[in-house]
Amino acid sequence: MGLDSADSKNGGVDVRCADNLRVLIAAMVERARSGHPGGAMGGADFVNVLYSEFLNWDPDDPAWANRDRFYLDPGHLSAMLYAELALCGLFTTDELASFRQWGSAAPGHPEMSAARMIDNSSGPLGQGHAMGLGAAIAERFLAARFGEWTAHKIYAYISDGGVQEEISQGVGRLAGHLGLSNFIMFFDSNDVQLSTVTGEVTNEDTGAKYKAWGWSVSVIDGNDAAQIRAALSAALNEKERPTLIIGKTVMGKGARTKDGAPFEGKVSTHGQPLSDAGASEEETIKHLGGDPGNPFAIFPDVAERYKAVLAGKRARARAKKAEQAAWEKANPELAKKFAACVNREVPDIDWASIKHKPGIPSRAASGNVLAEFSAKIGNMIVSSADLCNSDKTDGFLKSSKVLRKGDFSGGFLQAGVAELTMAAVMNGIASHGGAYAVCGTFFAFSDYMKPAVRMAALMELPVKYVWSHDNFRVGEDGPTHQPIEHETQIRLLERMANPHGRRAMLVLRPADAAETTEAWRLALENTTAPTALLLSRQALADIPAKSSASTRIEDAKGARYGAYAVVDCDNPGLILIAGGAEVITCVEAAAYIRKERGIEVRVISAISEGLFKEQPQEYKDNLIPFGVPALAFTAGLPVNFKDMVGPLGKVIGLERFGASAPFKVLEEKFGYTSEALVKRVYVYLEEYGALRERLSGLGLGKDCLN
Ligand SMILES: Cc1ncc(C[n+]2csc(CCOP(=O)(O)OP(=O)(O)O)c2C)c(N)n1
Repeated sequence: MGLDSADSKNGGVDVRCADNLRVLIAAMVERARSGHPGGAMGGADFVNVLYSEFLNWDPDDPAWANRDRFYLDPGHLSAMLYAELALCGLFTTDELASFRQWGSAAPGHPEMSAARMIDNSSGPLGQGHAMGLGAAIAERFLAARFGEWTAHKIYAYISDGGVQEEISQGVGRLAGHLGLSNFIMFFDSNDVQLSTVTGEVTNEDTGAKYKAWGWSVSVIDGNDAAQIRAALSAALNEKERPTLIIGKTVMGKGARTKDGAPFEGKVSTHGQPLSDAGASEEETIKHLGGDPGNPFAIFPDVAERYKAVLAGKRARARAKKAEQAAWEKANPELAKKFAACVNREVPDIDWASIKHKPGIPSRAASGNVLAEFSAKIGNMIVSSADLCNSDKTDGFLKSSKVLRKGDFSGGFLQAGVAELTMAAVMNGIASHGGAYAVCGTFFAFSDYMKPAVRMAALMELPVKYVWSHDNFRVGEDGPTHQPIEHETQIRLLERMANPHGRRAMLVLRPADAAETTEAWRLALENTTAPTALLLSRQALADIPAKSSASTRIEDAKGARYGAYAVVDCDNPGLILIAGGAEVITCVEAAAYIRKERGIEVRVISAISEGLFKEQPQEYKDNLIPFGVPALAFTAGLPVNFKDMVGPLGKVIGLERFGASAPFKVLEEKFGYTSEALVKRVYVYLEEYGALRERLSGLGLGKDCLN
């Protein structure tokens, strides 16, 4: 097969490489009987030029920290990425042939893998390029600390879907505002989307929009290697602005019908095998210079070309690594710090030295911890969606400053009112590596972040969320700002296993300042999953020390078991379980119940149900012995703690939206005073007694319950 069969304006090896990619893409989707060939075939020219001529990486060390990154936004174009990575030697053609099958290295949408040089998991449109922005921020952050020898480029690939997603507004604004010239994005503008042509949903001038945000914008034929090359070269020379290359591409480029007629630009090729879309796989492959009998072959001239490409990559990586070695020799102290950043080493913090005034809100305690971090942790980026003085992430500004265009020596990212963008950017920072990623807002607005939180959990990224205003006691702002069902929602991720079989998320709701310090300690130690801190707006009385032999600071270390006793006794007649602000109410109620009824009460602070579940059975049984009445008290939905109280236990929670009033009034109205709790405990004890009797009537008495 010669070059003439390919319908590109430019002949030569570029077309052969892109056509080979198109053949592989068509074959993968056809073999799997599932996938998205059209967009992928149109983007082949770009990824070929990018990977072969621009992207710097080390074929012998795909996880190299200083490699350029590629953030794919439309994960449905996975076949394009895998095919290109096969040319680069990171996938075998057998692996391509197992596209979308159980256990395949080539799943339906890309899943982050350092070994395969897949920089992000993608699928939910919009998040991929936002992660790219995060990586671009991380890159500049590290260069500001360790020098320009660390510099590399962050490439992102976006499609119509990503541009239409609202998150693109946040990314466009922030990247332009921060002047991130290291961020280069290709817009695969093929005018076709999943169910319609783009003309059905938009007539915006996308280029003008990005220009208004301060981007450098060019429009090219996205199937023309020479134009792609020129646009990427210009992007490398850009020093002030991020770059958007709008590549006008052809959906299903090269597709042919049974009769050999062009079948391009068709919506039908977006998400099904070409043969189902109305084209012919065989004629398409023939037209593109492939062998329909052996469609997973890499063309000999393409293999030859990539052999040379890889040799070039190796040589450049060697030179860059030699530069790094020389720098390390000349800067041994900094070199240690750089290694610690890249290897995600947990910093040494003198936790005991973090002091809190008595009875402060847990958000304020978190602010104190962040102030300490700003002095002690050099590689942390903290962000807030315009609430830093309220969620108290501004504690980090004590010894740090805001990231600004041209000055990334600080560590605070003012994200603006853009929670989803912020959360996805954090994923990008964490996936890039080298810096801790922390971000805050009100817990009620975590709803705007959930899609990115889920991706953090899936990608096992240790992003930390500071979610303040964690319950109805927000007060006067009313039900829009009062999280109720949110804790249950976010704790669902504590119940899931991530791809390595570990808990997918850690959610911590500390009861007072001492526990907030412990929560931050646990958050830093959690390097394989995201962590959420649910923090109070209102002041929290400090939980008293458990006994005269202990201190509250020492007691609070029990937080690492997920749940532990803050009021204890040898043989409890009642167990009260709570988290956050409700713990002190239980402590007060316990004292009253003991005095009034002579019942010995154990009060448990349960900072994380997920963490508690992982403790040895013996610890769990000792803390909450079976056969003892157990009542849990939560400001969230009463499904919280359901597993902890056991079959005869009860959970008291809220099952309504909040209301606008001073929080003390709300506590009265909703039954969240210690007096009200005592009454509800007595009702429960009666219910419990009646239940026990009914069970013993069935012959399921003491033996069964103890
Ligand atoms: C957040 C989100 N919403 C919806 C989808 C489903 N979806 C996948 S691709 C797509 C349209 C994509 O069109 P475009 O980005 O132009 O890709 P192309 O048709 O060029 O392949 C949609 C709606 C998704 N993956 N993510």
